[in-house]
Amino acid sequence: MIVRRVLSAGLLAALATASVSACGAQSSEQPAGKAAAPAAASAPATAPAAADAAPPVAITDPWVKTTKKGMSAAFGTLVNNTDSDITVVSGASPLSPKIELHEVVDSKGKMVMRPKEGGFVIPARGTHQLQPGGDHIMLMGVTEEVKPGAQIPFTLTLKGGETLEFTAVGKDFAGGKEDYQPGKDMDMDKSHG
Ligand SMILES: [Cu+2]
Repeated sequence: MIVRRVLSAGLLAALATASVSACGAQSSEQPAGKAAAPAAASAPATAPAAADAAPPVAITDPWVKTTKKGMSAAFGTLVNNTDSDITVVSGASPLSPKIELHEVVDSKGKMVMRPKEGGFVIPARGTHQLQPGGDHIMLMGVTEEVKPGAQIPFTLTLKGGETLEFTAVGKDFAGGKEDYQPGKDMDMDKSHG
């Protein structure tokens, strides 16, 4: 029994060593060639996606509502691959200096948005939807036009300090009546008072 355990631990170590040395071999093949660098850099990023190495938290189909500038919002489906709840506490993007995590609530028959107390909770082994009319990543003060197909980097910070980085795609949104104009925000502030 002990022998088998030691053996399997040894195998794991050997596998880990193998992948590390493979990377080393790749970069040492062309020590002077800068052309080899991008390929070597992208290899580790794609490798963990395979098989059992699912990330603890992910987002599927992230997108940003197109806008000239000012306000917008980002959406997608947050996925929790762990056995514990995960809380998203803040967001950031180079697109907007100020970002809040918002929810939409019914206030006297009027839908208003406001910062979501405690952030977004993704249940263990579950998902949390960010969608128009519901929870969203609010961008206040978008600095440049977001066109359809734009690639916008985002970073979400989790309660434990870990981060989730992703790229959201610019998308026109025509459905529903929810809009993210300054006027709505004023209503939101009033509803707080
Ligand atoms: Cu909002």
